[in-house]
Amino acid sequence: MKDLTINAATAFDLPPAFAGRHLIDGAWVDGPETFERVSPSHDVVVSRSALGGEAESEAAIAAARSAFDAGIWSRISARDRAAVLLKVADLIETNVDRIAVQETLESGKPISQARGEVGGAADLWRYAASLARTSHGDSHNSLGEDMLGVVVKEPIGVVSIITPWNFPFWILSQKLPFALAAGCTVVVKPSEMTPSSTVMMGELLIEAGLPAGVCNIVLGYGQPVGSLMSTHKDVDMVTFTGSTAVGKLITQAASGTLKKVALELGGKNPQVIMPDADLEQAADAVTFGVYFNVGQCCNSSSRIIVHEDIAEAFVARVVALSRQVRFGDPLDDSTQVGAIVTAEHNAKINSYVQDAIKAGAKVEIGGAPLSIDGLGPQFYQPTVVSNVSPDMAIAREEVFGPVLSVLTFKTLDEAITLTNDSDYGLSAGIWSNDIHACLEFSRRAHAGTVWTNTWMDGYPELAFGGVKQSGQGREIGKYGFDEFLEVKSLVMRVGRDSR
Ligand code: TXE
Repeated sequence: MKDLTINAATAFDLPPAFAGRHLIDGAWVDGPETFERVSPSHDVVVSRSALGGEAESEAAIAAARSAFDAGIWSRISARDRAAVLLKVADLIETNVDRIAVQETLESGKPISQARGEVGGAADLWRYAASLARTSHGDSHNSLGEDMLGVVVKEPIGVVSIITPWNFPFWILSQKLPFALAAGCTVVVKPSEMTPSSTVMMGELLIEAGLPAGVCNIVLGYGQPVGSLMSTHKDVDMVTFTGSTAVGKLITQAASGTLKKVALELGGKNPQVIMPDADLEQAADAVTFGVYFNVGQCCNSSSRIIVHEDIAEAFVARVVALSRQVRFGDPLDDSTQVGAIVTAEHNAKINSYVQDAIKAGAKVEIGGAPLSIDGLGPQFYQPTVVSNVSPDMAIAREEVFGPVLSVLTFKTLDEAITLTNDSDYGLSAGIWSNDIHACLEFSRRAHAGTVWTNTWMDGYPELAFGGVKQSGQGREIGKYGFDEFLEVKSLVMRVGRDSR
């Protein structure tokens, strides 16, 4: 433990507990029950939110349906929709601190990362606004005498958005502005653990002039709120980010009405370190990739596959960097690893590590929960585990904590086999100066994103999503925007002889 760099509790004036309410048809609505969120890092109640049930969900879906059918958003010009989205982007930027502090208190993530998440989301709103104005279908005027074919894109309709607790504001912004840019109306359900930043987003939407009923927010649990949002006949599409288990439940629930389902689920993302890699850069990226957001990140690089000739030297570098990582009070600007979202999740992370030790793995640093003076017990030490074999749970399942598993390989073929030996396929990476090896890996890796000599670089222009049990559909970019559109063919006999 003396190995680690700990930021103990710092004296901050915490804001009063945030009071979250549902947003239904432009009105803020209470109850019927209340959910108190206790900060995982500061052990005080940081929000008291309305907890909705069937009545609130039904009312929100009805509001979204009638707003869509009335055309108050879906049929206005893309220019007018884009103007609202651009205003939201500006408002996000002027509210970064308030939202980031609340998000840190509810999730336990470091404040510097919460600021990056909230401030960075403004760019997603701006990019979605640009897509609203540039999207178009196509026309066919060579179909035969007097025939004209036009393919148009139309909003899919009412969209349910269900989000998790790890990046509540960012993940909402990967979905909501793109759905709104397309002309859809929405019902949003944030995680019960981190509802406040979504409510704050609702406030910004109203201030930006979004018409009532276009975006509705219901706070509550997966059952009954998320479940109803997945089954309801008046919902045309559900987009979900969360666990693979719940993604499967949502797919089943949605099948009754054959509504479209887009899923962004878990990952067990490998970074392959080739013997010719720039080890310093790779070690930096690996350390960032595994500890960012306290490891509670679908893109966490929790699986390192390193060439056996350099494994010892590489692990030594990562351990040295892990020792320097500042972990502790998430409200301290210099903190890099904060608290774990719940006590149960902390126990689950530890059980993966302890089971791996029993199966023969070696803890190079960390390996246990930690209580920090003045803060409490909900921390997990930055941890590196070597001697991991591909069949261990720690190498196959999403640990979702600051825990790195190290596996080794001899040949590129073996590294690719290990990469693809997973139920998941969200992202993968390779570090090498051999362009042929990088390209071969990029082509053969089963993943929605492959990084070369970098990790977790993302751009609104690109597509994000996974293959296999990491999900279906894409978010952000042109491809993510298209998910919210239906394609319709207009076939017209038009001409003098057809009158
Ligand atoms: O997620 P859930 P949890 C993974 C990660 C983590 C595990 C569990 O491995 O340890 O999932 O996290 C709503 N119908 N990820 O339990 O339960 C729920 O209220 C409709 C990876 O928090 O999937 C919340 O709003 N909705 C992931 C959302 O689903 C339901 C991010 C996510 O909760 C529902 C988070 C139901 N039946 C966790 N049940 C990533 N891809 O980054 C629950 N929900």
